[in-house]
Amino acid sequence: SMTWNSYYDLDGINHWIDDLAISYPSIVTIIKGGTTYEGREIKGLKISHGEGRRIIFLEGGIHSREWISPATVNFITNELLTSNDEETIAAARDFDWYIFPVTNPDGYIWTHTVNRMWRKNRRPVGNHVGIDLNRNWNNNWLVVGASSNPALDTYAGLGPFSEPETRSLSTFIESIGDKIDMYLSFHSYSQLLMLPFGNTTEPLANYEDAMKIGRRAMGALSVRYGTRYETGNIAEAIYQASGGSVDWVKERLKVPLVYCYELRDNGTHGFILPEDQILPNNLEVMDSILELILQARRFG
Ligand code: 0X9
Ligand code: ZN
Repeated sequence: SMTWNSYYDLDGINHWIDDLAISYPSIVTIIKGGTTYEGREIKGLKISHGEGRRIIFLEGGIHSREWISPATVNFITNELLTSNDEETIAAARDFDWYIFPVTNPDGYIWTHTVNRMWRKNRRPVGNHVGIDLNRNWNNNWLVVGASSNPALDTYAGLGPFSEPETRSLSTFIESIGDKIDMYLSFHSYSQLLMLPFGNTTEPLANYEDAMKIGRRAMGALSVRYGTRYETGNIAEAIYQASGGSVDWVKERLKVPLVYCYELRDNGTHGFILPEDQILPNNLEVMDSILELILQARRFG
């Protein structure tokens, strides 16, 4: 089983997923979200206690240097499978969970082997390498906060869904799109809970409810250690940026609740979050996930 005092590399995470499928054969199914530029599998798992449930979707590691993101997604997964807490058991039982801890596997390996600060995928373009997979989705592609310069970290790619990772993953998401109740994307850092959209501060259809639910979830997050998260629309909470996954999921699939976490910290360590913060981060985020579900049930 996984421990929470160190970060796992891609092999470590993938083997752990394989072990879960062996340990929980009637509940866990391995799923393939797509394929990377270098030909790797975007490996995930589905947790299901039966037919006909609505879906909660977890997307981790689209930016490879944000190591706390896969660690958080893995912890949530582990809780759903092993916790004795009643609320957690209900959350696991009442939804189908589609979980992808590492949606940018090529980049993740690169951060473990060559460059800890790598963000993009690993496709070469001219003399440069890498497309920002959170600028490559087919929603307001290259409109704002994204670059057409392959030398930059926010390079949006050759066109919308030009990358195998976003193209295959979006096809997978679309295939289950009408059943998704909640989609959560995990990034770091800044301690924010963001709502679509990234290109405009104009409120989305259920803005008021989504804000209320988000704020309550961040209230729950703060109880354990006093960690403060701000809640708001992407464009006002962080900066304008288009072509991100959550915008496409919200606009194209009309998923009721779509949030993007920017996890710990506030910049002291930034992307290199010390390993002794993995567990406290995971515990407080899990508190917020349970509150999100509670509120989502209430707002129906
Ligand atoms: O710039 C990003 O992609 C995210 N911040 S990060 O520091 N993790 O890179 C913010 C994503 C906001 N979401 C969308 N623009 N959809
Ligand atoms: Zn990110």
